[in-house]
Amino acid sequence: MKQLVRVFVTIFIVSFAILLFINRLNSSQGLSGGNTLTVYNWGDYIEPKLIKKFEKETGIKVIYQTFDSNEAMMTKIEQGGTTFDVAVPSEYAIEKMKEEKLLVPIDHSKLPNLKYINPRFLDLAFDKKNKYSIPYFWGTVGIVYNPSLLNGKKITSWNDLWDKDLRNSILLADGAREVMGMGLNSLHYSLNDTNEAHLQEAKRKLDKLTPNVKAIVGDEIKMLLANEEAAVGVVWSGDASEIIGENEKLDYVVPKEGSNLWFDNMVIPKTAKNIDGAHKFINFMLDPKNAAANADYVGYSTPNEKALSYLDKEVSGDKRFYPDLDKAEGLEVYENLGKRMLAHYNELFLEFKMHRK
Ligand code: SPD
Repeated sequence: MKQLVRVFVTIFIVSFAILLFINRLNSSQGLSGGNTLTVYNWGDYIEPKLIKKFEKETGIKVIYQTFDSNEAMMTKIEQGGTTFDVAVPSEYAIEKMKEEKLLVPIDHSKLPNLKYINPRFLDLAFDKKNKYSIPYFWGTVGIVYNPSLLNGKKITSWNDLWDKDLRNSILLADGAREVMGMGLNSLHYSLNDTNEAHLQEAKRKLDKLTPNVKAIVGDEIKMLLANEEAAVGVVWSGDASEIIGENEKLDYVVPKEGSNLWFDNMVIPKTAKNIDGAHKFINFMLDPKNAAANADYVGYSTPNEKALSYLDKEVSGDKRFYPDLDKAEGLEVYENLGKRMLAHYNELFLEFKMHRK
């Protein structure tokens, strides 16, 4: 009898351990379902208190994972084996994911808060009628610089970055399209250029920038620039807004040759396990007070018109971060250039990175 009890207890303990292990494995791989929701977002791109608030309001447990580039995010979703319920790609990545049938259509009837989005950010070319994506943040790519480290010099153009006086002074955001785009725009070519001669010319020009590049970095770029460890940074506007919030000596400019206008939207990837929960999360993030708290915390520009009324006027009225898009000239949205061309941009960017070492 004692032996039988021992066998039962052992079976119980082993089964419990296996269940615990599977549960942990699922969480770490973004495998959700039931009462959990896996959100896959850029690093430093949400007010953490909102996750807690969502969990409390809905009883849904959020598993939160981050990525640092559209390319890394797409590769992970394409490979499968994960079930992210909500992800936040940029426009060209959304176009590519749609083409590859990686997205679930969004049910607008479950998003009563969609009415708060400024129509300017809806029905854009990369996702007509917002069939697959809902606005999260938007912005530009530009140069943040510290005049006090540049003898009062102002920066107004991409070509200013090649100035010999900027040796070892520039930090670059770690993005293939951003860095290649800087090379292309400095030569007055389009950010969506696919002409091989132009791409090689842009790469050669970037190689000449190498002596001025101190590092190519991720989210730590904000801390480094705010702490004056470098005089210049090529960044997304939201990061510039946060940096300037920390150190008012710095300024942000969209270079005169032109630059990128980008949109990051929420999507539901095809492998989602909690589609209803995903709609609840998207609607929650569209709530004006939540959207304002999010914008206030991360520093990026919100497309939520009603949320703007909860933000400090100094922030919502700052034309560097809320430019008038109908008047803005020279801004170009990245297009999906196709699998091969996007891979080619990545290769050239990696070669540029190697060239630096
Ligand atoms: N740390 C958050 C970064 C989000 C940047 N998204 C901008 C993408 C532009 N293609």
